[in-house]
Amino acid sequence: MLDRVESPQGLGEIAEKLAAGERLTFEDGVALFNHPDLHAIGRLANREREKRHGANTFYNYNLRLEATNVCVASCMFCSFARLKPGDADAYTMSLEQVFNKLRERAHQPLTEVHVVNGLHPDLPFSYYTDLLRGLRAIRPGIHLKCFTAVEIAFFADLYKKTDEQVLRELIDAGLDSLPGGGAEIFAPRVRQKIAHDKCDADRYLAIHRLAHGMGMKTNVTMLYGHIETFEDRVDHMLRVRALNDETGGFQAFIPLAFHPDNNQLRKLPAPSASDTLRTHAVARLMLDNVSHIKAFWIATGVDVAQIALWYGADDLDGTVQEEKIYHMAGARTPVAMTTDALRSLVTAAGRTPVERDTFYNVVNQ
Ligand code: V47
Repeated sequence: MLDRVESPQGLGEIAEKLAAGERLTFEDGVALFNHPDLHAIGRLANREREKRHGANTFYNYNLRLEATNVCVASCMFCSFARLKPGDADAYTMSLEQVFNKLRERAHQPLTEVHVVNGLHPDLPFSYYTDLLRGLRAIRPGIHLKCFTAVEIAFFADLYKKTDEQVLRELIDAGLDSLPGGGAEIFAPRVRQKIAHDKCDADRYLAIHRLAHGMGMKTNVTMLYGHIETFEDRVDHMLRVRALNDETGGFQAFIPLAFHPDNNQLRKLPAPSASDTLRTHAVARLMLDNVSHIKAFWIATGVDVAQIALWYGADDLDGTVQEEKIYHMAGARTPVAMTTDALRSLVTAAGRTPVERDTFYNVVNQ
């Protein structure tokens, strides 16, 4: 019998296109999701990963901060948000509390702070600019990756500014890049069901386009494993690819596995490990113009993240340390990992750990 890895049935045409450096189509992407041989798809994705990065696996020394979980949006998948300031478990940190989170880590060689917040209706815009200025004053060299495109759109509407003005004022206050959160699924049928009251796909992408035009690099995510179809996932990837053809500003794509606890979609099962591996692999194969595919270990689970390093992923995110969004949705991963633990898990997976900064410059080698 033929070795299915060497001669993956039905994948011959796709394998040939990849070998010739040709782009995969929407139909190819859907076929990859439907093909029974997960390992064959992983093998193809691994070739693309190794062409770009060899065995290198990137991680960073970062700190996640979520300054408030008060949020006017009612996304069905979210377990973190609280609608009103007085609701049980609703919190909004004072700026001093946020700054203390960074001051407490003075001994850590952090290179990045990643801030994601709820859409709080009552804070002044100065809360965010002062937040950036304060973090910058405490650690002048640190990279500030803060506020999703959804937050930028919300600020523009609430404070009556253009998206560009919001970005300009945040950049002037110290913003270095945008994280990829808020992308969810771009297809309107799904987005309207799971996230009907936040910015739509066109505006999300328009804000990233603007940010790229202003010289910023950004990331982009995809929330999978809920009510979307394989076609929706491929459509999502192709919208990312199309924008990156224009701008080249996306540096990492991050598939985020849906976590069902404590939210309105809690009756759905979490995506399986094989779905997670396949989704990272298909992303690597479809997104020929995005350098990095990140297996966010908090979302995939540590064990699956290790295997994903052979299924197209070359990055794990980082130490993280204060994660709430996944842990309130039932994640059983730790909330933090030391750089030693990250290095060991990469080495144990047979890959080479490389500490990076947010722009993938090598740190400490
Ligand atoms: O936008 C919320 C997702 C995102 C759930 O840019 C959920 O480097 C699963 O975007 N189950 C925030 N996912 C996190 C994020 C991120 C993470 C790591 C790295 C980067 C980066 C960005 O978390 C949200 C949403 O898509 N999310 N609730 C849930 N129940």
